[in-house]
Parts: sequence; structure tokens; C-alpha cells
Amino acid sequence: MLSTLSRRILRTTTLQLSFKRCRSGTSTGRLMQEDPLEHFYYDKVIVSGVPSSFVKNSLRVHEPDEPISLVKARYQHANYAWKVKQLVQDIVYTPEDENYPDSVFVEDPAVVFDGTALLTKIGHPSRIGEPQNIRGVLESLDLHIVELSKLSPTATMDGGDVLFTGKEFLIGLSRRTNKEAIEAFAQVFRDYPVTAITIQSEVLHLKSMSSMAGVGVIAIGDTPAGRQAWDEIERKAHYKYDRLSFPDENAANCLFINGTIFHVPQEEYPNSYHVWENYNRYPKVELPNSEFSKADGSLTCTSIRIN
Ligand code: CIR
Repeated sequence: MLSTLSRRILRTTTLQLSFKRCRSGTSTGRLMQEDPLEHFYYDKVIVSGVPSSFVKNSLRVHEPDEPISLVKARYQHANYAWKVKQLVQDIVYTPEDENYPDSVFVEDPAVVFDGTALLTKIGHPSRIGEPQNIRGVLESLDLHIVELSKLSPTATMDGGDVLFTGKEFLIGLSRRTNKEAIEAFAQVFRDYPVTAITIQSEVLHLKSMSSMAGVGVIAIGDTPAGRQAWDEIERKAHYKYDRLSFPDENAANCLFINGTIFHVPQEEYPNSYHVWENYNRYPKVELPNSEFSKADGSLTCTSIRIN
């Protein structure tokens, strides 16, 4: 039986199908369906367990007012996986790794796109082994593996800096991701334009303050760093996007999966909630993320979505 979420996806998908002329040879003039959501369909999502070392030893820019609760973090993580599972075929779990307190942020060690998994070299030494740790899972999914460190010995990159818009890659040039990495990335994923976007040093990643909130819509913080990044996107990106502005940077990070938006709840970002409340292009689901945001993690950080 279809869940309510699945029914909503089908409805959204049906509404958004558009048509284009097929250009190839004899079929010229035949109408072919093009789905604008194509690049936001995922059939597998990888999540990694929450190690107990996450509580005390995970990296964070500022010590949070209240300590991280392991019980709450694990509950929020299980809830995340369960809610996403309502929309995708497979959730692939990797066990927690106590040696890597930040390893729950599985978005950072690998970027997966079009059957290729690029193992990054995370730009902080405490996370250095995470890309190799996730390799086995990626191989088991029959992905073609490429190692960033083999392409450029000085390159560093966190997956949290990579924003695929559906038409091109925008990549944060940040404390964690450098120019060499962005150049190497462009050699691996050649089918789409790749553009570097400067990230002010107080912000961890491009996606710490932005995300795709639907086809052609970039959610982004209305803060000095967010405005600077948006100006650069407008100047340098190859395509134009609508902007959905949030008073809080982190509230702009949502998951857009199979036609549904997953966003943070009102109690976590009371000043930004109205933006999500008034945004009604897609079905929406709230996902609490308070314990992960204490260690600078946004919603996209705790999964790898595979298209
Ligand atoms: C770190 O500093 O690496 C972690 N505490 C947070 C990583 C968040 N990941 C992400 O935005 N993709």
C-alpha cells in the first residue's frame, strides 16, 4: 500500500512532468517526456551510525550552550533514516566508528554522482581516514571509485562543499576545500560545469548555509556570508536560480529527495520557520537536527544520496 508520502511524490511528479521534442534522427518531432526532478531522484541513501565519541570529540566551531545528548542524537538519526526510508528504496547503513567522532557526517568523505564515487580528502586531519572507511560500502554498490588524493596530492575537499543544482556543480572554496580539489573534481565529473564559490571563513561549508530547495531554487542564508555567496553564484554560475532566503544560515540546508523537502523544525530555528511554512511547492517533512547542529552538521551532512 502506498504511504501518504509516496502518494504525494507521485502527485508532485505527475504535475511536474514536462515535454520536450526528441532531437535524434528519425524520431524528430516525437514528443519525449523530460522530468525536471530527474536529478533529485534517489534510490539509495547511505547513513552511518553515531559513535559515542561524537558527543565529546566531534569538531565544532563553538562549544554549544548545552552538551550533545547521545541518546537524542541517535534518536534524531534513526528518525531521519526512517523518514527518508519512506521515499527511497534502500537505506544502506554503515556501522559507527569510534575512531572517527565526526564519521556520522557521511556526506563529507565521498561525492557520488552518475555511478562514480569520488573519495575526498577531508580538510581536517582528525577525519583523514573516513574516505577509506567508506570505500567498501561504495564498492558494494558497484560504484566506480576515484580517489581525490591520487589526482592531486595537495587537494582537500569535504562533500559538504559540493552543491549539485541539477544543471551544474557549485563548490565552496572554503577552509576545507581548496582550488586544487575543485580542479580535480572538474576532471572527474566532466559532463557538468563546475564553479568555485568563495566561502567566508566563519562558515564551514557552502551547504552549511545553502541547499537545493527544489528544481531551480537555491535556499540560502540571508547573512553576510550567505549574501556574498549568493552574489558570486549570480555572477559566476552558468544558470539562473530562484533564491529562497533564510534569516538563519543553517535553516537553509534542507534535503530535497524524490520530490519532498525535509527541513528543520520551528523549535530549532524560530526566526526562519516562516520561510519553510510559506514555501509550498513541494510536500514537506520536518526533521529535528539539534544534536548534529551542535557539531556544525546540517541535514544533508548525515547522508549520501545516490541517484
Ligand atoms: C566537521 O567539522 O567536520 C563536523 N563537525 C561537521 C561536518 C558537517 N558536514 C557537512 O556539512 N557536510
